[in-house]
Amino acid sequence: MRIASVRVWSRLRPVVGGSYVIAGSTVSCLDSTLVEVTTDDGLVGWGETCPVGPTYQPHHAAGARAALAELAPGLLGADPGHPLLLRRRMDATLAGHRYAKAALDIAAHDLLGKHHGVRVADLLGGPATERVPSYYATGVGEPDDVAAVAADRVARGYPRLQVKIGGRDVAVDIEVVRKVWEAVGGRVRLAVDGNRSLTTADAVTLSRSCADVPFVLEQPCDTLDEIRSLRGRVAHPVFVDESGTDLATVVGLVGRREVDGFGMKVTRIGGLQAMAAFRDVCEAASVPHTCDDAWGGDVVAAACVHVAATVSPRLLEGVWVAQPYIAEHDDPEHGLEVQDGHLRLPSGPGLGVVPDTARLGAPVLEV
Ligand code: 0XW
Ligand code: MG
Repeated sequence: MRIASVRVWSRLRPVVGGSYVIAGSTVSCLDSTLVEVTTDDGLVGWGETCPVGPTYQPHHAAGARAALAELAPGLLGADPGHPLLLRRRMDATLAGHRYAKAALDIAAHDLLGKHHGVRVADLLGGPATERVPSYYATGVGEPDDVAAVAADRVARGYPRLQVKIGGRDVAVDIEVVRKVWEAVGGRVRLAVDGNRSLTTADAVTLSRSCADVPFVLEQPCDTLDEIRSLRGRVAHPVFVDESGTDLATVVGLVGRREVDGFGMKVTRIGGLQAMAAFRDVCEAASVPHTCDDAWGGDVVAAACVHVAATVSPRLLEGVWVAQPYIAEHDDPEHGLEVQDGHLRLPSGPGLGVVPDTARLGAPVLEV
């Protein structure tokens, strides 16, 4: 099995409801990059990467496609059945840009699964479950509005909520946390996500003011130094999301016991091969984590669910997918849907989802 061609598309995804607000950015349409890898024996594998705008983390859609243009020619003739060797080949061509390499890594896993007639979850060690818990992320909003959304999503079966805060007076965020707790307290697990926006002083104030509310404080501040400085000063476990940029950073944080968990994104860490290594590092040290991405359609959602299904259930914090914000599936037949707050593992082979190329228009890159 050798890579014969790579095609890349840009797919614009308007946000259902108009916009999605996180601290520091409001997005209304996301630009997803879909990658199709074809082999000499006629198999087709799919990958995707979709930054949630250009300021959430140092990723952007045009950057992903520029990196793919750099990477794709060097992959022709390579065996996609060896994702580890593929990753080393990509690293020898271009430093960094893990979020772009991830699209090719996901496509390679899709191909390998199809080649062997098994699911990606089987390749990653085997699924512990056929149905994984999802979680819902509220946008940054007014306390009463966020509490109403929280109550609605808990009624719909979500076992976990992530409440977005930040970018304003911390007193409003404290009120948000309190009102959400009044609305759903005790019936759902909570994360409070600052998306890098709080000062350490505000993070300490928020945590101490809500010490009676059980939640995990996710990426409250911008840098790891700021986040490390919170230890011993806050009342809540602290999770790292945006700052968990690569496996080496994760290994250091886990080894030094500087975090209580991670919000992890499949594309940020470099794809499924890196995500499986991340999973194993976390399991070795009993560190809980999510399996998400920042945004994306059916391909990213399927990748997240396949790896999430292999995580020890006691450590899986949940799987966030963008599907509730996206009007149209890329795979109209097998596209993933959150039902009762959970996601079913696609039946495969490979990822088990195949974008309909008729919906994609002309590729922006063909190698
Ligand atoms: C809630 N998410 C998983 C989706 C958004 O892109 C942001 C992200 C997060 O946890 O930061
Ligand atoms: Mg987060």
